[in-house]
Amino acid sequence: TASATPTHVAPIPSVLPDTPIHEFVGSAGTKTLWVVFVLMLIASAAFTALSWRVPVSKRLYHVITTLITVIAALSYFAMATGHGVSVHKITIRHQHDHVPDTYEHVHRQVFWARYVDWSLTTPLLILDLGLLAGISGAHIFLAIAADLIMVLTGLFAAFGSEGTPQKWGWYTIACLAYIVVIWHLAVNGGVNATAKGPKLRAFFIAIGTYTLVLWTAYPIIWGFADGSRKLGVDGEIIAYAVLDVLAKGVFGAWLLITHANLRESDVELGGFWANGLNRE
Ligand code: RET
Repeated sequence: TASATPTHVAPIPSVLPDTPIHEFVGSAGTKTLWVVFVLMLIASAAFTALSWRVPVSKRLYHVITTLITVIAALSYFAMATGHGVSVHKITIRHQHDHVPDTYEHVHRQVFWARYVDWSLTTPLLILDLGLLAGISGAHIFLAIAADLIMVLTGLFAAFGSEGTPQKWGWYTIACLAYIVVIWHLAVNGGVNATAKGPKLRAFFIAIGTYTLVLWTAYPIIWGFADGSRKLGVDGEIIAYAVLDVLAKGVFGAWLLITHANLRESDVELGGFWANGLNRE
């Protein structure tokens, strides 16, 4: 019949065992996802409450920062409920000296909702920092463009076939894009924040350095979780959870509280937010 296996074909050495290894989220991971979901909701409510003390024309940072935690809450809800996740088939090759190589299948959950979250929240975080330093629209736009390339090529890398040069190619492109982001924020941010006075400059350097350290940890975790697969699914969830709470929640609280204490003129928001699009 048509479905009969031809007998003259030698068995393919890469035939894999019927019982693939599953790397799925465990109870620690699920609990962590729910905890961060709740924390992001609380942060969103707190940031909204903080904005009530500020006139609407000065609420731009509040709106941006609240949006960041709202998006994070949605993404964590998606991950905790098991949506926003897909199963990625990984083939691991074991090389041996005198016998043919053996292969092993691993089915591992990849949380793509993270990349949706990052593609929306990291531009908003850049907007927060860019507006704070008074960076020009052109440089903020370029930083956001590079940031989107970083997140999307990171997504391609996460789903790329294991052990291929392309996978690490995407990762390399993402890292280069990340350097462009830092370049725009650090160089232009530094120059512009200095022009806005010593108090704002000191704050921008502090929150900028804090951001730089946290953001740089993301590609490192990615390298262990999605790259070399040394970090398991729960470990990955917990590591990103800590970073997300610091980079979104603590970052936002620090920004909004300092904003309230800075001299009015340092954080003045002219332009479209206060005046309308056609009245610069
Ligand atoms: C990836 C992998 C590819 C290489 C690089 C990455 C960088 C990710 C970053 C994420 C930041 C996320 C934040 C989230 C919410 O607060 C995509 C992991 C460079 C910098 C700040």
